[in-house]
Amino acid sequence: MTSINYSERIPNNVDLSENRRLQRALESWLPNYLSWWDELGPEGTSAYDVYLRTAIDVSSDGWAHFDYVKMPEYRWGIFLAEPVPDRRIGFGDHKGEPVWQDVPGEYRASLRRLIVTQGDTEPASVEQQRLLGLTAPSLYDLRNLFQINVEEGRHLWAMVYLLHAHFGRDGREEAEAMLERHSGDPDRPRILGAFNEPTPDWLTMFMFAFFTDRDGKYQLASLAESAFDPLARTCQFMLTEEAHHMFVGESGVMRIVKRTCEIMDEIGSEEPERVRAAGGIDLQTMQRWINFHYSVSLDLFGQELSTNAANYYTQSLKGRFHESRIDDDHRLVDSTMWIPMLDGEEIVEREQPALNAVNEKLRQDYIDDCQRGLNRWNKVLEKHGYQFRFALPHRGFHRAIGQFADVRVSPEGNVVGEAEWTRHADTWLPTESDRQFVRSLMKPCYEVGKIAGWIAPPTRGIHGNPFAFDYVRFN
Ligand code: BYC
Ligand code: FE
Ligand code: FE
Repeated sequence: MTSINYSERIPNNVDLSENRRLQRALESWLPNYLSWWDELGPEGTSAYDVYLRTAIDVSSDGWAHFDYVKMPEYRWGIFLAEPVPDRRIGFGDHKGEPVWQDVPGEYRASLRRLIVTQGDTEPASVEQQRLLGLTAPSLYDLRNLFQINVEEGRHLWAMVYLLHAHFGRDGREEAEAMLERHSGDPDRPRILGAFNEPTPDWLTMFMFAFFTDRDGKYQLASLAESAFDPLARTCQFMLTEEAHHMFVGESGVMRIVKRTCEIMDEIGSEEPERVRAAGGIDLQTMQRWINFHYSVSLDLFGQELSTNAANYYTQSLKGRFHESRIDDDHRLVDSTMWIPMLDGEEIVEREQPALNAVNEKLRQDYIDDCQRGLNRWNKVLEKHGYQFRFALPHRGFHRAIGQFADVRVSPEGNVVGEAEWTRHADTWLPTESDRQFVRSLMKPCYEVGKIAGWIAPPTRGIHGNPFAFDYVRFN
């Protein structure tokens, strides 16, 4: 059941060949997907041989195979985590009942919406990153970018499979629409805000992989709790791949911090201008990137108080992070949660029904996880003897969704007027000249074992290979 059949055109562990109609439907979606990849996937890369991992098994040991692959020939497939025997619903009104193998009619619209929203982000990120292959700081980084890109493509397959298999004609139409909306398209944008922001440079790429892929981790983990078992199992396996994306983000930023410290050591100065003149990215600029990517990623969790989220929870469609590890009734009928709320010019903690605050609970778990990553970056600064520390801005800072969307909040968490906001905006968020400076550093460095001057090499390579390894062959 769980071994993956690679002799089929679409590798899968869902017995696709047993369902000819579905198989044909997906096979007819495949060429559309490939032309989308060709048009909006990584620019000019179709002939490259890339050292990539491909999933060959869904068990936790040895699930991936590494070899050179041309990306258009990557075996995008459909892989669900192994079924849990007698799995029971863990939360909401249906808690304790057996999980569903089919979509209940009354929840069809909600489930479709969740799956479409999740699916839409995957190709969006590939579109956002399509030009980064022209300027990678090393072959190692180039390969990691492509690994993420093919896996985000596979995540789209994962959602498209669910749409085709369980949502009939509507599902097929939604699958088409996944390739028709495009990141940043003024007429047909991607659904969620962060996925319409450009990713023009590698500092942005690493911050995106740290902050925005991490939203993916939390959303997928909540969907992995779903009573709709095919969705739960799909998301469970996607999480395995997701771990690498966040590793790329966290270690990428860490390596920039390290390199900046080395440069500051060499020049004996922490002055941003001098760090830049020496070819490094100053810490203040990195902090502005953190402020931006953190705030747009916080928006991805939705409103603080959401009846959508309450309904998803009550209907057992979308749970909380690690639902079974939480010690409560998993129905949230009488529970409350303290959440930061806007009260005129003040931000105060208010007790709210926990059911309405499910989005905020997930956002809180995410914030804690982000903070752990920042602590690790700060360790590098500490080790090098610098006082500077990265900090997450207040959750109300620079928000476009939820109650803070209509006010200006400083990184410290004070509601400020428009004038004060304008006075500080250049030190709080990336400016056009910051972006230009970062872009000016983006020069490809594609000699084996070489690396650009603004980032340190990784401590180890991929799959036991050294950093000095031809991870990408251009042909
Ligand atoms: N932008 O009641 P609310 C990933 C809308 S990332 C635009 O709070 P809800 C990845 C909302 O749709 C993970 N609109 O909404 C990462 C609603 O619209 P309606 C992606 C937004 O439903 C990197 C209205 O505002 N997965 O995998 O509770 C690379 C009221 O809001 C936004 C998912 O998101 C926004 N940011 O929460 C590759 C999981 N936020 O009803 C991949 C599936 C809210 O008024 N999605 N709105 O028309 C969901 O669970 C929910 O849709 C959301 C929103 C958590 C996103
Ligand atoms: Fe993904
Ligand atoms: Fe990802």
